Amino acid sequence: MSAPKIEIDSLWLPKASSTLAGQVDTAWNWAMANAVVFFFIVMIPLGYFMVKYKKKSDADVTSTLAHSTLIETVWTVIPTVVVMALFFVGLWPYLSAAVPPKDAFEVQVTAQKWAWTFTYPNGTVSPGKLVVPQGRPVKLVMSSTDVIHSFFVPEFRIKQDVVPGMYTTMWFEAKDVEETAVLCTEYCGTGHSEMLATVQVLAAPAFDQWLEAGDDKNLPPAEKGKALYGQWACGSCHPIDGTRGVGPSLKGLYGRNEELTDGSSVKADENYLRESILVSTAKVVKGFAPVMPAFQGQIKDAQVDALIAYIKALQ
Ligand SMILES: [Cu+2]
Repeated sequence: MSAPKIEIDSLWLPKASSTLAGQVDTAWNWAMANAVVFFFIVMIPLGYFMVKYKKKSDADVTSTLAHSTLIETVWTVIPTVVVMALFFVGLWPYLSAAVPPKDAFEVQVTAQKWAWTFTYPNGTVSPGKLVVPQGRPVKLVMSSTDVIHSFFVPEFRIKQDVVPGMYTTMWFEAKDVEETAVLCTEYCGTGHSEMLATVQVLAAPAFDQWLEAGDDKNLPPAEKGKALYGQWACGSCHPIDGTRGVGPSLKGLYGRNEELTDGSSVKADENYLRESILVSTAKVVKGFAPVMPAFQGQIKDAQVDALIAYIKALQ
């Protein structure tokens, strides 16, 4: 897996690396400060009264409380002012997050069980890795091919549901050249916790270069396939060590005779592997459920070739 490392170096908020993050943190800090202050305002008198008014004998009787306009006004007005203040502290970052700048660079995000794919305006497809320019607003137009997922980049303080049959959008501007993680935060099945991607922030010239060439560093096909296997999180279902996963292991698969659910059998050659990647449920191996998502339309021919080359190398 080329899954990103998520370093937890603080029990407080993670690093704030988008332009929005500072505003979100300010709102969060205000809410937190209020919660802490009011915790003590309530708890200290509560403790004091518990001791002071402890029942000491059977003769102790609770006095009848009369209504007090002063106290009722105070405990209505103060919380109202505090809540209104918090509303406006939160409204500002909410509005900034909701409206993407007009000149934002657009990236299409496709979620599926259990991987993220990023498609760029020039046709570059980047599975499992969102590469973005530093200091330039990026707008994500997101959709899912199966169930509801949720796109979450903790360091950018952005999170948005990704829903089948409609588009949701979100934007951010990355401040630092760095790598950080994308997580899925909507439980979406067995591979949910493995549904990770990397965000790589590049300085503008390096980004333009990447956009032209993609990640294709003239690797041999099997190496490219190995990278794709990691980026698409194929390993969350298909182990490569011969053990059984949600799907069959890919070790020694090429050339093997596979028994299918309909009783027939098939030789795992290039055409079978290609069909199984594109229309995954066409020929399901006996003993496995037809749960693999179809990759037709999401994957380029060259990527299928690379994956097949990788599977062939797993002997
Ligand atoms: Cu998910």
